[in-house]
Amino acid sequence: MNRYDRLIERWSRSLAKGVSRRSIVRSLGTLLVGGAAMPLLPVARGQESANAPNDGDSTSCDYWRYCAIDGFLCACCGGSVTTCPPGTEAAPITWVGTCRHATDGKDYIISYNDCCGKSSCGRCSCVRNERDRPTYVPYLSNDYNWCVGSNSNVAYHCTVSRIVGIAEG
Ligand code: ABN
Repeated sequence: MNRYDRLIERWSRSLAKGVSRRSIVRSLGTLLVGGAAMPLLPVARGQESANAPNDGDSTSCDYWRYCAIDGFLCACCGGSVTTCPPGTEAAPITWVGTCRHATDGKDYIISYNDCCGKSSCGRCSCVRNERDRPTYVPYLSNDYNWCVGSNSNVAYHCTVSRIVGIAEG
C-alpha cells in the first residue's frame, strides 16, 4: 500500500466513524428533491431592464414584443406596453419569451406580466404562441392566469411586455 492509499484509508475510516450512512442518504435525498423542485419554483422578475429600438405600434398584436403573448394588450386598456393601467398591479410572477427585433436583429428576452385587480379589459386580445410551452413548464407558458401569484386580487385585466435582457449566442 502506498502513502496515498494509507492517507485515503485513514480519511475514509474517520469519515465513516463520524457520519452515519443514514445521514448521507438523507443529505443526498435533500439534494435530489431540492434540485428537482428548483425549476418548478415560481419565477419572480419583470422590471424593464434593457432597451431596444422603439418602433412599431404597441396597440397592434403584430408589434414585435408580443411574439409569445396570450392576453389583452395593456396598451389598449389605459396602460402602456410596460405599465399596468391605473387600479391594477403587475403580478410578480411572469412567463418569458424571446422575440427578435427586426431592425437590429437581436433577440430580446421579454417578461410578460399579467396586470391584476380589475376584471378582463376585453380590448386588443392577442394570442401569439411563439415557443409557448404547456402549463407544466409554467415559466414558459402563457396560457395561465399569473394573477394567482399577485398580492391583492386574482382578477386578470391585461398583460404588459417588458424587456428584461438580450439573449446572447
Ligand atoms: N396570462 C394571460 C392569461 C390570463 C388568464 C387566462 C389565460 C391567460
